[in-house]
This record gives sequence, C-alpha cells and structure tokens, in this order.
Amino acid sequence: MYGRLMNANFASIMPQVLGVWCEEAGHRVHYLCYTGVENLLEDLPRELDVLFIGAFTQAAHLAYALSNLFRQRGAITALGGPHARCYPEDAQRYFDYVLGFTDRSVVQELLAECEPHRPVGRAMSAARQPADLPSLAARWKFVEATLAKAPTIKIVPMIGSLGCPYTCSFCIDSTVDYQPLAFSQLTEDLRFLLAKVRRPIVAWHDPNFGVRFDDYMEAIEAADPAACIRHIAESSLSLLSEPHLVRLRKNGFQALLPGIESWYDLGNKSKTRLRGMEKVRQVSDHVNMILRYVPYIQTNFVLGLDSDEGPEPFELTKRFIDLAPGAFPAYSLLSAFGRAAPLNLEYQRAGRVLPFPFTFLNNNHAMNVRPANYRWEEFYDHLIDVTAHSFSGRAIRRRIAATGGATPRWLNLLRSVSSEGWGRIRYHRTIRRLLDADADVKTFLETGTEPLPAFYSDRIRHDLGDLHAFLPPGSIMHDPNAYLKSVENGAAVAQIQRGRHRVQASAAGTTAIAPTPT
Ligand code: B12
Ligand code: SF4
Repeated sequence: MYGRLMNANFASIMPQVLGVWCEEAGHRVHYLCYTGVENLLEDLPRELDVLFIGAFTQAAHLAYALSNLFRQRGAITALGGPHARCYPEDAQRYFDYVLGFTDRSVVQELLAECEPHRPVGRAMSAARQPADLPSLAARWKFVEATLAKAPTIKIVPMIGSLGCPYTCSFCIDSTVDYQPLAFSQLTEDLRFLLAKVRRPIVAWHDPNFGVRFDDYMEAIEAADPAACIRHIAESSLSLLSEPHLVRLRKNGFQALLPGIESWYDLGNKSKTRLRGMEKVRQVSDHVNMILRYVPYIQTNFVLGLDSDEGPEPFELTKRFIDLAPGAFPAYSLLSAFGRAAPLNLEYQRAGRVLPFPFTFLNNNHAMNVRPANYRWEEFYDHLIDVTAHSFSGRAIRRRIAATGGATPRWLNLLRSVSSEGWGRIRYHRTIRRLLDADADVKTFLETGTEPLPAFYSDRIRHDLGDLHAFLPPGSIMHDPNAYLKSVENGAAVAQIQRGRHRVQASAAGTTAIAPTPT
C-alpha cells in the first residue's frame, strides 16, 4: 500500500540527468522509472542500442537479469548508481560498462566507444563527483513521467550538494569531498518549479542537507519568498539548532530525517559526547524541540553495531519512543555494502560479512555482518521487541497525537501498518522462527556457507517473476570479500579510464535509461 503510494517519489535524480546528457549528445532516449509494479518485459522497448540501468543493491538481481536479456537482444549495457559503486567487481561480470562517479564526459566517452566488454565489463569513473548537473527545466519531462505514477503525494527530487565534510567511517560519503552545486542554479530551479506546480513538495537528496546553511536558505528565499514550496531533507542533528529550525519553518520545511544511529557510538553525527540514557534524554528533548517547528520527523537508527551489547541498547530505544512519541523511527540493520565505506574492510578482515544475496541487502531483510556481541536468536528477539514496541497500537496513537497536520498523521499511520511497521515485524518473526526450525537458515547466518536456504532463493524467484529466467548463471551469490581482496592485491578496480574519444553522437542513436527504485 505504502509502496504504491510512495515508490515513484523515491526515484533517483541521476537517471534523469543521464537522459539529459544523452539527448544533448544527440541520442533518442526512452526513460523508464521502475516503481515495482510495471511489467518491464512489456514496457521497455525491444530494440535498444544502449541500456543504462541505475540500481541500488536491492535491485541488483533485477538489473542483472535485464542486462542479460538485452545483451541477448544485441544491446550494450551499462550499470551506475549505489550498486555499481559498492560492488563493481561483481557487476562487471554482467554489464559491458560499470560506472562509478559519472559526469558528462564519462557518458560521452561510453557512448562514443559503445562496445561489448565480455566476459568482464569495463569500469569507468570520473575523478570526482560532477561539478554541475542539468537544470530542473532540462530534466523536467523525466520528472513528470515519474510523478505521473504517484497517485496523490508528488515529490520532486532536487539536490544542492554532493559529498560531505564529515568522515563517519560507516558512510559512503565519508571519503567524498563536500561540494555545493551553484546556489544560483537552485534558485532558478525552484522558480521554474513554482511556475509549473502550485504547491510543490521538494525532497532534497543531498547526503547531508544544510552544511552551507545560510547560502541554502538565501537561495530558497530568493526563489520562494512566500514559502509556497514544502521541503523534505536529510540532515544531521548537529545542524538542526533552534535558530536554524526557525528559518527552516519559515521556509516551508515539513519533514526532516536526522540520524541518531546508536546510543553508544557514532556520536559525531549528533555532535554529542553523551552515551546511554543521558544521550536518550538529550536527543529526545532535541527531537521534541524540532517537532515544535516541523510537523514530521523520521529518526534513523542502526541496530547491531559492535558498540551494542545485551538488552540495554534496545531498551534505550524503547525509552526514546516513549519520550519522543512524535518521531517515526526507521531502523536499519548493520549492513556492509561492499566497498561503500572504509569500515567494511574491518568487517571483511574479521571474516564477519555474510554472502547474503543482493536482493536482501536493503538494511532490513538481512543483516550481512555477523553481530559482535549477540547470538542471532538473541539479536532477533531484541529486534522484534523494539519494532513491536515502536509500532504497537499505543505508540501509533501517541505518534499521531504528537504529529501536526493531516498529511503527516496519515503518512505515519500508513507507514506503521504497512510494510515498514507491521510488515517488518512479521518478516523478522519469520526469520526468528526459521532460526529454530530450519537448520539451513541457522547455518547460513552463522557461517555463511552454502547452500543458500530455500527461504531466500524462493523469495528471489518470487520477486523477479518472469525475469528470473534471465538471471545469469551464478549471479545469485557474490564474493562478500571482493573489496578486501582488491585492496590486498593492490588492484584499483575502479580504474579511471578517461580517454579523449570524440563523441560520435547521431540522431539515430537510441539510448534507454531504466532506473530501478524498488
Ligand atoms: C538521497 C538518498 C536516498 C533518497 C533518494 C533515493 C534515490 N533513489 O536516489 C531516499 C531517502 C528515498 C533513499 C532511500 C533508500 N536508500 Co538511500 N541514500 C541517499 C543518499 C543519502 C544520497 C544518494 C544521492 O543521491 N547522492 C547524490 C548522487 C548524485 O550521487 P551518487 O549517489 O554518489 O551517484 C553518483 C554515481 O553513483 C553515479 N550514478 C548514480 N546513479 C546513477 C545511475 C546511472 C544510470 C548512472 C550511469 C550513474 C549513476 O553518478 C553520480 C554522480 O557521480 C545515499 C548516501 C550517500 N551519502 O550517498 C543513500 C544510499 C544511496 N541509500 C541507501 C539505501 C540502502 C537506501 C534504502 C534501501 C533504505 C531503505 N531501507 O529504505 C532506500 C532505497 C530507495 C530506492 N529508491 O530504492 C544506500 C545504498 C547502498 C546500496 N549499495 O544499495 C546508501 C549508499 C546509504 C548507505 N546505507 O550507505 N535514499
Ligand atoms: S554526516 Fe552523514 S553524510 Fe556525512 S559522512 Fe556522516 S553519515 Fe555520511
């Protein structure tokens, strides 16, 4: 239910950007945003010269199956996005090109060369994140096509900065320099949007919104002095001081998603040295203060970190739910996404990363790092307990009472009773039951040794439907230590192969962009 309502609102910006760059290079573009309900076998054009896919890791198997199908039909295939950045070695087995940082010149070089690279695809990457991106006006037709799939709430994706100045070792952006895009461009984009939509909602995809806070606010105020636009942003608690919140409210910010992460670790994100119950009190006061300015707040937690031990971290989260009833808690299971973050090397060195198939790597359907201080049964008992507490009838009622505005209340209710709240409790209970009843599941979680339990392979088959038949042989499993091996071999996998190829674009060239947010 929630997915049908919201998935189109979670579409990425980059495939739209790519569409613009390909058209600028003279190609014909067919853009398709997969929201989980389309029939890709029917909706994608049969004849393509190049198929670009943008995919998160949870959509990797879908991407691999599509690549295989379109290669059989004669297309060249390219993968970009989080999965390509995290698992390039694996993706190179199934795509002709695997792209890391992607700018206009990388795309032009690929289009000019456009050759099959098999059995191992060519890794390409710009030296850094792009210095600029096409305007909203330029990507508008792709935005419109995606939003047509959102039945009621329609959210426009925007971005004002790349990278982050902070260095949290678990984060993909900890090693990427912070780089604001031109603020004058933001103002121009927001003016364009106001001319198109009466009361637009904008979601900022910046990894950490508001680092250059005053510049940002000035850019927004210049475009929208009457604050007609409603904004959503991911930001750290350290940036959400009361004076900043006053200005955010004045400028129409309706939803904020700060990371709390843990009561014992990762304090640098919330800029606090406090730990345990002291941190719970301080953070819940802060969150309650934010709710006086902004109607909707989602607080993000990571469960299963090495700093956690025993029942206490979970009990503290339950206390937080009671003390800050208006916050919607989003729980992520500790996940090591390939080469996403420097910390993953430590987990791989310790032999703690499990080869869970990619489909399950979405922070919820599997925890692919063996916990340091819990047996799996114990961990799942605590996980179920904290999730059930967070989405109990009492917690939902208190959350709705503490939330202002009809839409935020309704969203809170819908999220709680569909896949994110009750759906997840059901899923975690299933895993807990299997830990007792299915020896394959227990062995796989404890040792990572194959065979892959039927529970998981059946779900992949069900998820992929007709496309399961196109999954390349051997692609369900991957090497969870590929990052470590490449570092130890001294091999830089994501080689920068920037040549001086002339762009041979022609009006006859056809390019398809198929992002896969699921
Ligand atoms: C904004 C964001 C979101 C937004 C928007 C999502 C979206 N569709 O873009 C929201 C809040 C909806 C979201 C949701 C989720 N997210 Co998120 N999100 C981010 C965040 C903070 C920024 C990503 C971003 O847009 N950066 C700006 C772009 C321009 O830069 P970039 O991503 O580095 O992309 C560069 C290249 O990769 C390449 N590129 C990117 N896309 C494409 C596409 C093509 C075709 C090509 C050729 C190139 C290309 O070009 C870019 C420029 O160099 C990152 C963390 C981070 N700091 O990066 C996590 C991150 C991407 N999210 C993550 C996850 C796990 C999720 C969720 C599964 C969480 C959940 N359980 O619900 C969902 C999945 C949503 C979905 N659509 O499938 C993981 C992904 C790990 C992985 N390997 O899959 C990340 C890395 C965070 C983490 N845990 O480490 N997310
Ligand atoms: S503050 Fe957020 S975006 Fe920046 S490095 Fe830390 S976790 Fe990543």
